[in-house]
Amino acid sequence: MRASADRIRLDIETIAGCSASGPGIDRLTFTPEYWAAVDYVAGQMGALGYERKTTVHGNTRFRREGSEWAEPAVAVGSHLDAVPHGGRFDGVAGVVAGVEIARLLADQDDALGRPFEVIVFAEEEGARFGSVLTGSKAFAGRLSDCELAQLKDADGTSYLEAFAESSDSAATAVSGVVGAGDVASYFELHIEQSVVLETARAAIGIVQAIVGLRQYRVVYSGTANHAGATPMRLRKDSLAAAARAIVSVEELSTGATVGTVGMLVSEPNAANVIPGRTLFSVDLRDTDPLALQAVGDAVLKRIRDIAEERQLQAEVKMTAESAPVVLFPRLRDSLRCSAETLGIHYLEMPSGAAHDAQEMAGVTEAAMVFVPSIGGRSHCPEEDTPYEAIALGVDVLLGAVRAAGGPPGGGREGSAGGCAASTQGVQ
Ligand code: HGY
Ligand code: MN
Ligand code: MN
Repeated sequence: MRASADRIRLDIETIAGCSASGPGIDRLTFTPEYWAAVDYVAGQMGALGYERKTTVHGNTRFRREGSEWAEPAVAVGSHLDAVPHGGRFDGVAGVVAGVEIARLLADQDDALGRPFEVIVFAEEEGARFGSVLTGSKAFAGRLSDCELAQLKDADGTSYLEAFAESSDSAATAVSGVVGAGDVASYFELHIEQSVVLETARAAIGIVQAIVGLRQYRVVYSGTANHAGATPMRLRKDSLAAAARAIVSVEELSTGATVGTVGMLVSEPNAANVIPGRTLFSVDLRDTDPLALQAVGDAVLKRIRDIAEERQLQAEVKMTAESAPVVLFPRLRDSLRCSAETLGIHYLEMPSGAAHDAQEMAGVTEAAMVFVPSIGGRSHCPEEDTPYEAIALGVDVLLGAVRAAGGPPGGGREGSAGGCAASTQGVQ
């Protein structure tokens, strides 16, 4: 039984309809369009006999009715929130992969030995509350309710307030922190979001490691003044200072480290006023934690030196930090075995994007499958991936899920699907 590209297309295109303005997809966490997308997934899962549970941190979990929720499950998950004017596939492909696997398991009476679970993590993009991987961090016990309450959106509404105000399931939410035993293994299918698979003409990527990341918000405070009447030597121009800092982020991002300034807000943003206050973001990534640390330190030093040279105030706040992770060899073995059994050409590769899997790797064995991004584009309306490629990714994932789930009734690792996770331990 193979995954259906047509069912996957219908799922993704229906969820794409759950969007605010556009162009592209606008679906911020806990907005009506966000819950409409979750409700669509709940409808599909409900039809297969899956029960929906919402956690106190706003994540959504699906397990078959009658499942013992304390029993360690094999989980497939990702996210449904999007960056502003984002694409149809980022996160959605992974949630839909979970739905399609639930369909395929339902069609085969040899369900897994372990419960199967689909998880929708909230606020993976950080586009509303400013911190990436928020839901999965909370799920893995790395964010406290107090920290969540301090995450605010542009209107000053906190993450927990927005959740409580937007969802009547908040009142009946269940514990949000996964116990070490709740989830026995976690898999995530995701679009690659670059050109590696397309260039290598590989159908599938098996992810070896996910980059670590550090995100900051920097505010330079200078002196707002008249753009015409103020001599250059008397200025404290916060935007001119930020310009130099932004160039230094690019110059200091050397080797494999990548640095991005994606957000810039200059106040009062008027042509004839010297900007008194400028806010900008800094996003640094590397799979090597030492390199990430070294570049981070150099960038922060430069940001502070520029402020001192120009007699400005600099306020620097870290808004997200996730360590790089190596994904679990046992599960990667199963994915390799599954792809080889199906005769699917795969590539083993790192991930330059952050994913919920890296937070789940902190509490359970985790692994990822990539499917190609056409032209390598993502985080934009042009984001595109063939539905047939996603179906192939689901086929590979199913083999590893069945191996991790064990034989019916057995509840143990092992032979189902022929791709038993290899016996060697985690290297
Ligand atoms: O930032 C990321 O890598 C992810 O898209 N949240
Ligand atoms: Mn994503
Ligand atoms: Mn993304």
